[in-house]
Amino acid sequence: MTRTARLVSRLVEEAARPLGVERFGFCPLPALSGFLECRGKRLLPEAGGSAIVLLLPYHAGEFPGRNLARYALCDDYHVIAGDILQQIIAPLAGAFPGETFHPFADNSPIPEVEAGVLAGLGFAGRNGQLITPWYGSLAFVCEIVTTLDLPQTGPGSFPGCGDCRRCLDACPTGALSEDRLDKARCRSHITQKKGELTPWEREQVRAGGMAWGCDRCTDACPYNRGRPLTTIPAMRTGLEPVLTLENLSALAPRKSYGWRGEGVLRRNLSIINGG
Ligand code: B12
Ligand code: SF4
Ligand code: SF4
Repeated sequence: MTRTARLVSRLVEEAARPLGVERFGFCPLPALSGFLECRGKRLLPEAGGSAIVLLLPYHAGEFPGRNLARYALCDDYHVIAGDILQQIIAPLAGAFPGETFHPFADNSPIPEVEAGVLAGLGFAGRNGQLITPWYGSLAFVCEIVTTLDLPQTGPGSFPGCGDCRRCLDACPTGALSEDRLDKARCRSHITQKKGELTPWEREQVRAGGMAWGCDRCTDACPYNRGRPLTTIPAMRTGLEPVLTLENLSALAPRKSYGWRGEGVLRRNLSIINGG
């Protein structure tokens, strides 16, 4: 590791650990196969640069009867992660005044599963997610994109999926196949769709019983069994496992699903309730 990389590593570790963030790695941007088309793309360095890829574990416990995806139970993770990333950036910006550091939490042009693999944080599972040795896939992938050129810290050596196909078998719509996800068939995507749903899509929401998201391929994965609760205090508090027509207006402004608008959530709830 270069001196710069060692210093970055130390500063990130010192800032991240007290916040409950314990795992990170480096992925040079030119190593990625491409970037996602989104507004954040213009914030990437013109050439070179790196992503400091961080894992934010979100497993907050078991909640029988929940109708929201696991990742959506705590308060808006974009806000929680944004705050954590800013606190990690502060010492980096102080140590490297000529360089830029930009936080990305989900609304990111970085293909985060690939970045996590290249940073050595896990492998790409057949369920399309980054499976890590510490949290399974129950961790958000976030990054700090910098103009600094940092050495790639992966891929690591992981056992991978092997012969397992549990997520494919558990997917109720056939959205997952051997090498891709058919977004149009994914219930997680359907619960986010605006406007009128087709009869088939409505049936998926009804049968899934979820007001937001789908965890079937996540929960089927043996790597997600018996995972410890999140080390991030803000992801263990304010948990709301059940969305109803009554609590929707109070919850939407502080939850990650609120960005989609109350109409989509109301529609999903009314389908689940037999409407
Ligand atoms: C768009 C999006 C979705 C869409 C479409 C997903 C898709 N794969 O096409 C929808 C709404 C369906 C979705 C659903 C979910 N998502 Co999503 N999603 C994203 C987002 C914003 C972009 C993904 C993308 O388009 N990648 C780029 C394209 C080119 O890649 P791709 O062709 O899909 O292939 C990539 C991966 O799929 C993966 N991969 C590698 N090998 C294989 C093999 C197979 C069989 C598959 C399916 C994929 C796969 O590596 C590829 C390169 O990155 C990312 C955040 C980000 N910026 O990356 C989060 C992200 C992938 N999602 C996340 C989560 C948590 C979910 C859900 C579990 C949420 C839920 N409970 O409802 C589900 C899981 C569905 C699933 N099985 O993938 C997390 C995953 C965390 C992790 N540990 O990996 C991410 C990383 C967000 C984050 N910041 O943490 N998502
Ligand atoms: S989130 Fe649900 S519908 Fe989408 S791929 Fe996973 S199991 Fe299938
Ligand atoms: S359920 Fe099995 S095949 Fe699917 S991601 Fe987990 S280990 Fe891989």
